Amino acid sequence: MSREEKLVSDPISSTRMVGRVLVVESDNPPVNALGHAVRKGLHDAAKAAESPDVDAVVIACKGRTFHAGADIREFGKPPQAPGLGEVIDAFEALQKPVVAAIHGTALGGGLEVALGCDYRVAAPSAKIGLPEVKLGLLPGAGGTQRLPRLIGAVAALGPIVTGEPIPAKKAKEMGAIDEIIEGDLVEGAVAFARKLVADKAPLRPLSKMDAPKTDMAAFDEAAAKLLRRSRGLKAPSVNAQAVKNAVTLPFAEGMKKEREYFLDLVSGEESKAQRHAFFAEREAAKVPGVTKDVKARPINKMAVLGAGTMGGGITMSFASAGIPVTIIDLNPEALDRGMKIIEKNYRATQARGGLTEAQVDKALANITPSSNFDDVADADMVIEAVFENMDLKKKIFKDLDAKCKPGCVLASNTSTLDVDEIAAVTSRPQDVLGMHFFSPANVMRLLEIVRGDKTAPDVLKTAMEVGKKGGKVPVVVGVCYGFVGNRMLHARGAQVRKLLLEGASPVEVDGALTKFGMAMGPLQMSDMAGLDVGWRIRQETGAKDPVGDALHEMGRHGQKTKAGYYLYEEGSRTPIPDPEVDALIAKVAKEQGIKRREIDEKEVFERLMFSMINEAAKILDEGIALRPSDIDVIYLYGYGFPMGKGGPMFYADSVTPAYIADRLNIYADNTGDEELRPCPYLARLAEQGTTFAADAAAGSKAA
Ligand code: T1G
Repeated sequence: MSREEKLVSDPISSTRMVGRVLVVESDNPPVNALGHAVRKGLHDAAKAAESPDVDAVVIACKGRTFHAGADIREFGKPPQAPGLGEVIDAFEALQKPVVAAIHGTALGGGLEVALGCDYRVAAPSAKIGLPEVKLGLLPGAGGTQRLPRLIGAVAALGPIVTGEPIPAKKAKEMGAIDEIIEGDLVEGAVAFARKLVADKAPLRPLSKMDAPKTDMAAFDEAAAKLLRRSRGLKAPSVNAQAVKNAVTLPFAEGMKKEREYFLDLVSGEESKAQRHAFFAEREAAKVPGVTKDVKARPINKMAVLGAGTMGGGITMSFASAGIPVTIIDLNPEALDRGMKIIEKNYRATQARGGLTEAQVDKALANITPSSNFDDVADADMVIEAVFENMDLKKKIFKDLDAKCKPGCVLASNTSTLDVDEIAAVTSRPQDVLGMHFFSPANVMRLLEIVRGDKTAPDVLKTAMEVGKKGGKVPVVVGVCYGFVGNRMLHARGAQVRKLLLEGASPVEVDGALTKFGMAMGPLQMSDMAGLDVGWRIRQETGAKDPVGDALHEMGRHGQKTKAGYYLYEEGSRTPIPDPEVDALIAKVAKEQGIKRREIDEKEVFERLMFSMINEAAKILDEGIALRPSDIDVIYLYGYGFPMGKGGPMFYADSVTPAYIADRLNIYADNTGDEELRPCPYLARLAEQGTTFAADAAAGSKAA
């Protein structure tokens, strides 16, 4: 067989001989997903590799990464042979060394292909992982059975149950990678394969090997610790059981169980919701007018105005990402306090193992405190994070307009205010937009990017790219009070206040949502944020909340005063119901002539959830959100919406807009509360018997 001869020519997978080593290379942009055509190409290559002219095989990929998994878009469709397991078995059965040459991210099915090889080599920057659990699945092509056999069950448990990737260097230490290849990866892999042949190195079919001896008590302890973070999702515990099977069952039985578990999970609602979330996050990055050829402005230096909770968290996000940040507060005491909190938070993360000491030191070295406003002069982006007051923000943006260099992106972290009004005080409204972070800003991943009327496309692109670099999930929203997330929360808040006065207790209000899977209920959230914060916002907006005002006047500001809607013991965040609050609510209801009644859990839950969905329908109708799935991303990443429910709009479609409209009409009729009436858009969807997603796909609300 001649050199460089194509043995199997396929637009996606090709093979060539380099000496007596068969090199198989797939080229299926963007991530070499193992779709049907790729699997067929690989399977044909495995057959071709049986030739006596072939001494060894290297499996590699072109483009930016080794196979990054099965093609998630194929799930739910009729399977097409060859299945991935069949492909992997074909390579594993070869009686000659097979080497995986990994670059980029070998994830899911991609790593499973590599585990079907005898050896694995990788570029220094490569990562490997089995992230299926993040899609509500488990590795379905032998990953749960082969990885424990390679590195041990306890070592395999973390990566499989959390889905977190392993950098190549660490993977080599764990024994998952045999060699790090500097320079040309395929060349290095061929040389590695040739040496295996020369040394008559043993073949290592993992399916024929037992896992290293496992201390089952240690395994169970490690599993229990990992599962404490599974937030009620099904897949993590199923993954842990599959790994346990790798050390308690023969390979064939373990594989049978893995298949059984996979089929159960892939058809379940949780995985459908989590796969929806995966694509929704990527759809959110597609913004009209911000096409691929729009270039982001380079952000080599950032300034953050305000050293409070938000300013400090924002500073940390970008300093950790390697961007030099000057944090500016004209009050030196506030600046000093802010810097101390930043250091304390970094060290706490380091103590938890989230960052190494070197990473913390590097991040801190990126932060320059200043009380001199002129230090904005050389920034490429300024993020204002001062108190939520329009006059103050206008004054600041006037000063920024005078001091910042041309082209500097001017962003406000406002959580509700009109970005166009702020932009209008500058001579450069095209450079102005909102970047709404969520507290704690160094932890929460959501970033609402508020597009002003005049915001330039490259400014939007810049904010989206730098937001992603800072570990955020950016979603572009329009200008209105509260944008998307908070506006929907305000609609829910109106129902919270009414339900309390009409007869529901704080425990019943919060319980209806925590039972659904929300991280915490609205009143627990108020106690955590501080009832004084809500009170100040009401002073600004004129919103009415007699119970909240009364609690504030009683000095009950929430967790910070160990009393708000609930009581809190010293050093505890556990809410304790307080009969004094129940009595206060009853008193206010009486003063307002409201006859209290028993309200069942279904009504409490539906009024809270469906009032948010009704507001979301208005937001879509007004074009404030580009698509329903953007609203899902906002709630999944910014408001603790349960990942297994896919977000408010995915959930709304699962119960149908028709059902939601019907229930809202019943509650509006029964309570006389017209705010509960379905908005025209929701009523139309109900009338047509369609869903938010289908209507957006039909283009009536899509971007
Ligand atoms: N299938 C289909 N499309 C995918 C995909 C996949 N596995 N991964 C990415 N894409 C698309 C994505 O939607 C986007 O499309 C484009 O590729 C770029 O992605 C049997 C069952 C690899 C780290 O979970 O983590 O294997 O928006 O924007 O930021 O056991 O993509 O351009 O049209 O994310 O550079 C397991 C999922 C699957 C990995 C790259 N694998 N992907 O990140 O680019 S299940 C995963 C990622 C499985 C087996 C099981 C990331 C990335 P579009 P991107 P990126």
